[in-house]
Amino acid sequence: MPKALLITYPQRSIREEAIGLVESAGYELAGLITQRYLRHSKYGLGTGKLEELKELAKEADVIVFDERLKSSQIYNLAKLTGLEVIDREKLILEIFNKRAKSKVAKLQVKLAELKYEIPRAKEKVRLAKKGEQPGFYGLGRYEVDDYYRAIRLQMREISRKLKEVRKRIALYRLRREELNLPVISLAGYTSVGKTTLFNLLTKESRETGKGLFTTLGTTTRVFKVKGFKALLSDTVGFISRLPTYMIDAFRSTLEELRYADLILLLLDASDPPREMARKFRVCSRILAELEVDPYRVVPVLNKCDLVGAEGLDARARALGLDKGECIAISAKEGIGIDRLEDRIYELVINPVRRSFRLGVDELKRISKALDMAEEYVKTKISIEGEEAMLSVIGPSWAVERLGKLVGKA
Ligand SMILES: Nc1nc2c(ncn2[C@@H]2O[C@H](COP(=O)(O)OP(=O)(O)OP(=O)(O)O)[C@@H](O)[C@H]2O)c(=O)[nH]1
Ligand SMILES: [Mg+2]
Repeated sequence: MPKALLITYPQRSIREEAIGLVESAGYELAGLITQRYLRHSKYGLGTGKLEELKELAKEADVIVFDERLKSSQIYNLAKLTGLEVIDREKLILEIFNKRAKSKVAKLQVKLAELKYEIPRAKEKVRLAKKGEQPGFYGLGRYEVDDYYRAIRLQMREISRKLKEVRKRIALYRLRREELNLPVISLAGYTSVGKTTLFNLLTKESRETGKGLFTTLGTTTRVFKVKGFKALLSDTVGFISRLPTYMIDAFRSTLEELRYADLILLLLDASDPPREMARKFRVCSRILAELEVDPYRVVPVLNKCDLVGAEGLDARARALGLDKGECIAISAKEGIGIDRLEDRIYELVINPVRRSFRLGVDELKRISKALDMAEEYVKTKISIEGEEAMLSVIGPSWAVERLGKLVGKA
């Protein structure tokens, strides 16, 4: 495993997240430098830390810088240490690249990479022409404008392909809407346990993991909420300081969220209350960027097996929620799932009960349609002589439709 020297901020949560990213990208942490301000113009890092940097760099293969860097800063750091320099965005891209499996995910990652590259392209070629620097190998043979143009061309090509995919996804969504099944989406910070919950509810076995960004695509499956069918959708996790162009690149994947009837926003109960509230704000901001209606978003505290009852109260307070309002679950241990299903049922399925009196011959006439309706509603039939009583419970739209069929709506 290549060794990384990490430069990040001193706050524990930021530092730990950065270490998580470094490890998820496949590096071993070889050293750590922290500083409160990382936007100094020449090296990002302040000059007071440069000696320490040079010393620690001897033990490392790459430098990971937990901020956005300009090409000139990358160049300066590389020149000083002789190592390749990776900034926060590039690091996230490396993880995405490793994890992307589906064709769409690969295209999205490629587009994000090009979007990362484009504002840096001209400067990079210029610097490469000055002399070979780690990270800029091979660029020296390009003319400045050629390289820029080549990237633009590739971007256009990939955008075109993604547009086609989006069209296909939209068609698929339309078909699902015809089915009229409500869509429930899982959202939240990366590694909060979305896929673990998805697997539990749908009995699937998608990959879960300790690392960040295990999931890079969207999967939707039918599942049952207290006997009623609905669709559950699992998708890419969020992270703080995620630039808009990366959200944009994943738009066709994340767009699902906009069409969801309900979004379960998972939070990690094992985070300290303030940290959890911060992540809640990060997620809410990203959801707002995706134009998701806030009233469709319901916070859910996952990993409640890792904290006591008092701890859960403190976390509910940190979110400004009443104890009763807060849904706490453990997707791993299967705790609190009944209550979660109750809430989904209440909020989305919204069942109504109706009874219809009809003749037995009529009942025969609609028997096939009734069989089909069983997908959405629960029915009970009691027959007395020539008369039948059909009792239905289900989502209002489905019951209404059945009422029309029976001719009693
Ligand atoms: N203790 C505990 N661990 C959990 C719980 N739910 C998930 N985990 C663990 O948290 C880690 C991340 O879980 P995932 O389901 O992969 O998380 P995710 O939100 O899908 O993450 P990404 O796809 O990377 O965004 C795994 O190691 C899970 O085993 C829980 O309720 N309790
Ligand atoms: Mg996942």
